[in-house]
Amino acid sequence: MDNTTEKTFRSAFVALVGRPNSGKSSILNNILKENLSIVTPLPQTTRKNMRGIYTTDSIQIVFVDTPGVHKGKHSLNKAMLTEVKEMLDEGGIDCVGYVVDCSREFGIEEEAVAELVGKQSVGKLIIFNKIDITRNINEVITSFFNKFPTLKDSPHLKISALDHNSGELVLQQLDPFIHEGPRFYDPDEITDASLRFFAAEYLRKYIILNNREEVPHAAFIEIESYKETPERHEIVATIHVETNGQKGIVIGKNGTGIEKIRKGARLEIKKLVGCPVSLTCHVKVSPGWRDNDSFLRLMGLPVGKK
Ligand SMILES: Nc1nc2c(ncn2[C@@H]2O[C@H](COP(=O)(O)OP(=O)(O)OP(=O)(O)O)[C@@H](O)[C@H]2O)c(=O)[nH]1
Ligand SMILES: [Mg+2]
Repeated sequence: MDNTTEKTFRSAFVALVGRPNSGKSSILNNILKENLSIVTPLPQTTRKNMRGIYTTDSIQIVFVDTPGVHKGKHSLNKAMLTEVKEMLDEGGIDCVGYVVDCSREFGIEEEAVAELVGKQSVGKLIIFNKIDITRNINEVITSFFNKFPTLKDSPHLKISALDHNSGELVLQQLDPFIHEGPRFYDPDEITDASLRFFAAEYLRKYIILNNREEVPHAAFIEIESYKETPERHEIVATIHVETNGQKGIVIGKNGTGIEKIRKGARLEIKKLVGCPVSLTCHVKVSPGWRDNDSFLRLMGLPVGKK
């Protein structure tokens, strides 16, 4: 890179924050044009902050996809909320992209997000999402700003994250928040998360897609081993669930359930790593893991903090 380019290079850290299911991960994937972060119809799909990196010749934006802001009874839910709050408190963020699901009522959950975002001293971009399934979107936006007047002065846009152009629209609106700065990551890096992380996430995605609500929330994936050679990646994973009943559901009749999950995840991991993958899955009952700090630590979540 010559000096002229270096001088004018611009970068920013942008956190995508919002209620569970508002479309944060969908927006990130749309910007990166990759199915990086797992997206499912289940609220609380994202459990941990994950960086997604967008780079061109002249700019780099490091996005942080975050767990949906919600209150839940388990230590897991509390740790997920702390994960979001700590990231904002640490102060490295230049802009919060507040993702609002316009298709649902703005209840107490939205109030909590608006309060959290409102008190940030950094730039904010309000991303009104799901306009494809929202009636009277302009009225919805007006009612949002009436309810949360402190956010009135922030720029906003309305999108449907299902629309392929929506990533481009978000990028355009973020431009004023990107200032002269270094390139933090190599241009070909799209994340700093590990392959182990993605192996676990893709397994969880297929558990969510193939099972009903109780099971996905009670599932945790531990990668027992990840052996990487240039020809092949060999992964052994344990799926922890909380009850024997859930174990039976995940395994399914004659193992058909677990095989579906294994196959779906294996294909996605293979796509990501670009070489053959073998994936072995065990299912184990670990009662109460959602309130067990050792499990939360294993997930890399903050524990023992308010
Ligand atoms: N109709 C419609 N569905 C959307 C839109 N954006 C996201 N979705 C769907 O909403 C669901 C949740 O999307 P995600 O991107 O996983 O939402 P999230 O905010 O990351 O959710 P959590 O990780 O649970 O906090 C998925 O089924 C998406 O396909 C949209 O603009 N329109
Ligand atoms: Mg998500």
